[in-house]
Amino acid sequence: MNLKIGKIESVEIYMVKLPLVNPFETSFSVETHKEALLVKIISSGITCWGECVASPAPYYSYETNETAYHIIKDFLVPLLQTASAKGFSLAGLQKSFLRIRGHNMAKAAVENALLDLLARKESVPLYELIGGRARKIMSGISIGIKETPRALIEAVHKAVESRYHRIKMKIKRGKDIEYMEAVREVFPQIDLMVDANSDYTMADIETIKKFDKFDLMMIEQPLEHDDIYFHSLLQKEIKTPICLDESIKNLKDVEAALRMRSCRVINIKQGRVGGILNASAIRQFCCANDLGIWSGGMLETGIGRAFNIHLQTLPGFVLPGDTSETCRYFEEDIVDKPVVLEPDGFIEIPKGEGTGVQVVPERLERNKVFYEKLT
Ligand code: OSB
Ligand code: MG
Repeated sequence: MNLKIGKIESVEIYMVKLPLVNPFETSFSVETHKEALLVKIISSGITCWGECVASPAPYYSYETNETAYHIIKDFLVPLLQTASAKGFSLAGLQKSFLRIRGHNMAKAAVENALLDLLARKESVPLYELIGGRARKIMSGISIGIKETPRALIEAVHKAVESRYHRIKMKIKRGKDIEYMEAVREVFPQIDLMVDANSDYTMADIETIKKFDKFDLMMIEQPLEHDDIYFHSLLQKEIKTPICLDESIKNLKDVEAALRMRSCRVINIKQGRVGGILNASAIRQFCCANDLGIWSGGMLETGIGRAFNIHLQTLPGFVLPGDTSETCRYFEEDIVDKPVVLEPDGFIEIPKGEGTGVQVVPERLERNKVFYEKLT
């Protein structure tokens, strides 16, 4: 990305808290609200937005919205100011961010906002700036852990009726086989996968082996959040492809997973790997090495959701990801237009420059819990 960043007029932080339509349970928590840190940058009179995919608590990753706020305010924005003054390109800024170890979610929020800015300055949609092709995106839903298998079946039924292209169900120890069995009995044919969010260890191998009989597309992150090696031992013992999510923070992790044969699929969450540009580099590597890829979600508001949609216009995104309708999570989002499923279950790319979505000021105000002007 050789385009110059240009002069930055202001950087502002908003924290919003949106109630979820239904509580979302994973093996690590129950979420009733989505709290998101938003970065707003103005340059040459053009406003752009980025969203941090961290949560209030460090249960999915060590990053939280508070750590992201600290890293953005005290480290990334000063580097952005230097880059802007020295006439750096976005690639140059990315290089200067490397000095800060980790904190990919904070970096992604800033970098993605700048990509939105560059696209808006060039008057092109984001997908065009990153080399994607205009096309409809496949949909996928992630269904949280339910109280009973019957409640899960009801949720799956609704998703199938809406024409979602694939269904992911969250599982944890003790809420796995009985639930998969129940779903498969009613829906023997659907494209189905499970996500354990690191709830198992190799001590559970006999249980995990039994998952093979459910004809799953894949099992996402069965073992520890930071593991690559033990997944390679597990993959040798099971037929179901393993997909890594939490364990993959950068391209080097993907290379290690490939060499060790720890998985056959990578969940590319652009926010977890430091933004759209890193996500695309990982995408390219996976495509060249026969690793499946799909775009993961983090219950994003319409801003982050739009970035995920544009990402999927790039070559290689042939598997449906975690891209669902806005109304699946929120009564009212802070942006227009909301994401909706077409009758065939596909999702259209938001039309217009940059991400193509517009923040609605009243909704931002109504859901705002914190604001600070950083520059
Ligand atoms: O592991 O994929 C995950 C949500 C929060 C944290 C982790 C995960 C998820 C999801 C939701 O599965 C995906 C979505 O945005 O719909
Ligand atoms: Mg996951």
